[in-house]
Amino acid sequence: MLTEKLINLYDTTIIVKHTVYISTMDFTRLAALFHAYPMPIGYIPKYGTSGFRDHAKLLDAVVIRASAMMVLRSKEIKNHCGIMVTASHNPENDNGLKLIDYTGDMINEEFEHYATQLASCQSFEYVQSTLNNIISERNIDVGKYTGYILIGQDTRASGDHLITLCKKTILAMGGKYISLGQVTTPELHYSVASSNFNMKSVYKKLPYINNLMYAFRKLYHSNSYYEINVDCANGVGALRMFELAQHLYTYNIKVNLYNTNNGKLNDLCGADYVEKTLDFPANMHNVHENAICCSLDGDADRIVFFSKNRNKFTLLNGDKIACLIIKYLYNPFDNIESETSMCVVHTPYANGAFTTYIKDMFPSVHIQCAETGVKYLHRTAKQYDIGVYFESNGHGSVHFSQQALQNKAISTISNLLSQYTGDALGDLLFVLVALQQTSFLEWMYMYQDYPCKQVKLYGDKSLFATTDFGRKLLQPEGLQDKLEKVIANYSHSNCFVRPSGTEDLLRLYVECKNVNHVEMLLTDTVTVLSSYTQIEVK
Ligand code: NG1
Ligand code: ZN
Repeated sequence: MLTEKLINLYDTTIIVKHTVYISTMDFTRLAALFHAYPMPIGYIPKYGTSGFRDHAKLLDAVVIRASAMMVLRSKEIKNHCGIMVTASHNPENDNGLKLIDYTGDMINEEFEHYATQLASCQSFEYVQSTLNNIISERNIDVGKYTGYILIGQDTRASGDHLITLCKKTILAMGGKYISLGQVTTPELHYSVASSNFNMKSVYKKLPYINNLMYAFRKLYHSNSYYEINVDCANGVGALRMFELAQHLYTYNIKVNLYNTNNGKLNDLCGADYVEKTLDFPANMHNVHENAICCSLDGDADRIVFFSKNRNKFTLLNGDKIACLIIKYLYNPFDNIESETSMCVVHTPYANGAFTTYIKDMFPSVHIQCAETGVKYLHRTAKQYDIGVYFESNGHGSVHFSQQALQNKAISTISNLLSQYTGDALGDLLFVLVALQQTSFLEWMYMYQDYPCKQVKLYGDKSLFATTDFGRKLLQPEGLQDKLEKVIANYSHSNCFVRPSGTEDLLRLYVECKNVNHVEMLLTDTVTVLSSYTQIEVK
């Protein structure tokens, strides 16, 4: 791995030698790329919940435009930015782009807007004028700073080609790239943030895994023998898990790795598969009763835990991870600063039993809902001193304010829990830390989810618009009222439908205290929806 990084850095020094410094923006080289890789006819991509994402074959033109924009952002802010080529939990044939700002956070809404605007330009003249508008609107002195982009990719075969286009575009814009090769998404976020603290080296302090282990060493004091079983989704997480497993062995923790690129990416395995199907991933059906198991997703920014309890599959999802973390953080820090605000941020998909548990057990913790998509939760979490945020699907972390970070213990914990986005490996290590206080069985039984079900509906999603974080429909007009009448027939139930931000479908969520009501409410809801548009349930 180290050799690979050195080669990549060497690669960079060659580029440094050949970079042409320009004082005004010359788009000639960009024009050549634009014409060589046209946008597919009729394709109008949008920077969505988690960046650009689609079938890999559609993405060439998107990569060129987004990379050009990121060079401008780096030139503006005079710091490194990042581009991650990944489609996360989606199938192998998809790919995508996650764009990372100089802070290590995802790009802000203004740049999301520019990204979508650039992707919708039909002609090169339009691309050029949009880039020039960004330059003038933001007063960017394009000749003053070169523009450095850290680039990384997951294990998808299509990644190499898209990364090549990234590199060519960055050079065409007069920027430089630093290639990190195959990395997890949170590792790239961390590397971007770290690199900006000390411009002389790529890393501010420790490389990603060493940084995690440094924090873990300070927080983990148990001598008990543990065995954990990790499903790596046949993704990039496997590469880092091999390293992590070696470290954990010295702590008496044996890590058994499954689905480590010996099968198809995210196929019958991975966090999304496990959470949605409530079934064991491939090769893990025979785990022992009450064994600690977890699944990463394709770019290792999500994790869910599971086990076999009374011979049945049992999920410990993002809600449960949030509870375990809150339990660990609640008492010690309540006493330190009485004004320290703590919040748990969730999406509409959080189970009702989870919010009830938080209210009952941790009354001073604020509870906030956010739009689906980890970037929205992250933004809300930043409004508090301690912002615990998790999507039910296992995407999340804890954000700490500058004030909270004054506390030494919190500062150590912040090295484990990504301050930029969800991180499966950091979350896994923190769960091990928290399990020193709460046993695995106690965690499993913390509360019981209310019966629920989520299904995909294939129909015309463009007809649907929502409010209240996706919990209520604004469009089609009148549909929400009709749904509420149906929902009222089932006591203590919750049901909503929202258009997916990442796929061409609608998601229907149904939750009832009475298990028999779930299918009934689901059927009734689909009947109402079908009177507005043709719906196919999957
Ligand atoms: P959409 O497709 O908007 O529901 C899905 C997940 C999100 C998030 C994004 C990005 C569900 C219900 N939705 O969003 O939580 O992870 O993908 O990957 O799981
Ligand atoms: Zn992911």
